[in-house]
Amino acid sequence: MDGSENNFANWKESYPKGDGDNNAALLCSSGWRSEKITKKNRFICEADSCEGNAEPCAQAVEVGDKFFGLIREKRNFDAAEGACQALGGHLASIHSASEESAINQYIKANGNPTDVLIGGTDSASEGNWQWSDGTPFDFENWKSGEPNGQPGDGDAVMTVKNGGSGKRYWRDRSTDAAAAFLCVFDTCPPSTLP
Ligand SMILES: [Ca+2]
Ligand SMILES: [Ca+2]
Repeated sequence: MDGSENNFANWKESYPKGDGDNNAALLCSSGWRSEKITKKNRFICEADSCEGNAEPCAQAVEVGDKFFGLIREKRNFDAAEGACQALGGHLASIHSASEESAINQYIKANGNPTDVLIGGTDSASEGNWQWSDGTPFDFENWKSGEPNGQPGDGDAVMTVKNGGSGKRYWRDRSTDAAAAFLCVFDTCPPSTLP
């Protein structure tokens, strides 16, 4: 600190965050953001951007203005949604190909489980897909022939790694089927399970 009076502020929208122990101001190209002081960023007073000089969220990946965290312990749909909510989020919703591409890179770098539950469900009304986080169902990436209403109730969406190509597509599966799952958060979650 240079001791000068702080009489100027340029906080990025939604910052500073008063929760927890965010007590450092990081100067980013888009405006200031508050972060927990860590070994990585405690000596950074100024920088041209936030990229490359801080790792504000080790347990999830930041895509756009959201954070996605993979949990590889297998849960069925309801238990997975409950686990995400316990961390302050929901099962993930996906809204664009570019968002899904970034998410898939993150999944690939974290064990790349074949099946990953996300928050799509048509349990309320067959064929009327909704996201458990309440956002609009405005993007889809179904594998050819899906959704087909099976196996089981066919009411839960999993993104499934496709054999040889390694690409991921969506399939409807039983809400009773347990799989690794992806949560979405507005802010960096306190933790995710390995
Ligand atoms: Ca269904
Ligand atoms: Ca299916």
